[in-house]
Amino acid sequence: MLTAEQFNFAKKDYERWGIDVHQALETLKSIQISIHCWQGDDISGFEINKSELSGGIDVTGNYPGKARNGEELRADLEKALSLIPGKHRINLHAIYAETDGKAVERNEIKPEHFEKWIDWAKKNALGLDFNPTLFSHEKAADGLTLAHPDESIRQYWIEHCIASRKIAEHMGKELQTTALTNIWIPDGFKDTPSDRLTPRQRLKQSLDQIFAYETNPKFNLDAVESKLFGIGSESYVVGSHEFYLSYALQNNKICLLDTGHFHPTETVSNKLSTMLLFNDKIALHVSRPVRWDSDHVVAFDDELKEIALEIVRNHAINRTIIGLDFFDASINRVAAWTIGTRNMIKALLYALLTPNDYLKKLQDDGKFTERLALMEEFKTYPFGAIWDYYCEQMNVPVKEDWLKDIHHYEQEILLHRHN
Ligand code: RNT
Ligand code: ZN
Repeated sequence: MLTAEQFNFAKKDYERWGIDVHQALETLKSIQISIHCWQGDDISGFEINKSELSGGIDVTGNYPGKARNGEELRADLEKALSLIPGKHRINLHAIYAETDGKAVERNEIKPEHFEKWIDWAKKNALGLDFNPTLFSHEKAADGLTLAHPDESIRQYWIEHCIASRKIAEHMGKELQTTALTNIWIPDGFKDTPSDRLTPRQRLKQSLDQIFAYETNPKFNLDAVESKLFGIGSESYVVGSHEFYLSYALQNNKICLLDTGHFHPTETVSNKLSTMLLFNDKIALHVSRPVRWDSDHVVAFDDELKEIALEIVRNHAINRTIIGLDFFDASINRVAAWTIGTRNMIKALLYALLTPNDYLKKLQDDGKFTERLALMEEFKTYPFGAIWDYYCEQMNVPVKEDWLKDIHHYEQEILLHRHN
């Protein structure tokens, strides 16, 4: 009742600027976020002969209750999804294959190893996305995979990527929604390279071989994810932004921008308008880098709002594939998903409730005083009341009420898991 009343007051404020609030909520409802499964178990995966997490990414913290298998991870995801408004997608990594206790080489993974995920996705009306896993493996131990000088190692990873794309295509077909396969590799050097070109040449050739196998674009699309540096690849990363941006453009692939993969003062929000002029689609890994690519839980901060504004004001909702990528093991993992995903959705709502066309016109008219004044004033418009109403309408907890569910789930389920 209170929520509805506050909503009606707030709605009037926005209507004065010609914003159709109900339409904004309808649009918001249609946006699917690809929620990464790996927040739930610190990127451990289910492989029989597990290797330590490698590839220059790191998860810190040891909060209790991490998921130990598919059943637990899916149960945790269901809990998070029950606290997040809207219908979304789940983003899997190859190491989340379920192989019935048998060790299966990564270049031999098949759709059948993801049957449980697919059945679960069907039951919960979720889409699935996919990532080959080119880290945490003995064949990636020296920090090189698709750019490795050893041809047999390159070949192994090429086969893994093709196998992954076939799985994603199968998922897309089964679920009748296009899957995105995103390739990210850790390849790089700790110290100054003596040759920057040859590894990139090898990566280019490896990608050509991977994509020589064609998948049906109705069921699978391919993205490539760039990076600037990682732990152990501080001086040189083979798959840099320029590399993948060029590769994607030349080969009709999707360039994926991870918000943690650039210089700390460089923003992804400022790249989107350029990318939109030259690329049909853009993919994102929304993350929160704190001084480095730390993969903190996404916060409702200025850069997140700016990213959402760029997507909305440039009419690019249907051209942007929004995925999340963070991993924090120092807090309740189900809460981490809930906080980060709700924030992404909130930011999109914030952008949808901004009179973007009017503000654009002010800029064209050279009215910069008014532009700044209004952009600042809109920051304190009663956005929260619209958000609360949306949550209520979508049958998920309003405001911080979801924390109660998390506490309950922690007491009843998570704290009973002993590794
Ligand atoms: C690493 C990349 C990559 C991974 C996931 C697990 O820096 O961001 O996307 O985080 O694939
Ligand atoms: Zn990423």
